[in-house]
Amino acid sequence: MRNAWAPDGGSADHWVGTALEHDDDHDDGPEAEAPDSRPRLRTVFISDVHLGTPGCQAKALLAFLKAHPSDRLYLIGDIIDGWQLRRRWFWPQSHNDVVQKVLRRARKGCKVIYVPGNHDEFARHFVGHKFGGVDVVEDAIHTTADGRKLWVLHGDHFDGVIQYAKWLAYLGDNLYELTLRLNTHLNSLRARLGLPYWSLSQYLKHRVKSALNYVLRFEGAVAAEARKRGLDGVVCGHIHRAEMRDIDGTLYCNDGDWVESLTALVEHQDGRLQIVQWQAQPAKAARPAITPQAVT
Ligand SMILES: [Mn+2]
Repeated sequence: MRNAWAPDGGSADHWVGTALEHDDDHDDGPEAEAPDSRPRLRTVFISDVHLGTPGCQAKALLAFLKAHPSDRLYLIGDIIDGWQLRRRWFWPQSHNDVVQKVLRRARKGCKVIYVPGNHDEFARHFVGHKFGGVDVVEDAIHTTADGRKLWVLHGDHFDGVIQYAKWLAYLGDNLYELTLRLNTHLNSLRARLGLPYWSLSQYLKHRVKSALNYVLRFEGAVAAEARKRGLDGVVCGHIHRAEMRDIDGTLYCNDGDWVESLTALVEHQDGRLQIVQWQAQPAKAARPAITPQAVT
């Protein structure tokens, strides 16, 4: 899965490189207006940023936002993790920079719509208000350039078993292989203690399978509700699993997250929708391959 730009376009490669090198928040003024500048997207959808947690990939998100200017920006929930912040205050400069970047974008004329999620449910008290050019809404209906009506929501209202979401991060991982090895050690220990054989890998496989079933149920339920409302599709987040596919004639889009998979959903000027996976900076070591494989 590549980024939204054409890998063969020479000029596109140039600005991508620039964006990766400078992700500070001060030089996107005149550059953004330059004639050969980055292609402007119609809409960017992001969610599950989890600002306020060590897992938040704020720097990657800053680089992504910079490289993807847009007319509209939807923040679809779990942007700030109020649950974690209540337990332990964690707010580095890069997290501040993300907030500043979003507000700056709004000031420059980007329409910013914030749909709170369950981790930032405190913001649901402010639904109907506008802060620094950011509209806070319960949910929204987005009309694409080609006239499709999409229901935009976080998605937590659809799950009864939120803790399963934690397992999603491990889908597509080499976890299985690791557990097979762990299993050997575990069971030689159990044998020495006189305990019967117990398969850790089977236990985990069952858990992952349950998680996968949960994902499918979630996706199906959200799409069905969008259909019931007479809409063409839905854009949500919450389960940290980017996806874009047709479910019984309804378009289901999930923009993923900025904790592990570093994904967003973008709409091009012609209404074409695409999932973008941000690539780690070349200077850093490659990220471990724990990105959900279903990202297409
Ligand atoms: Mn959520």
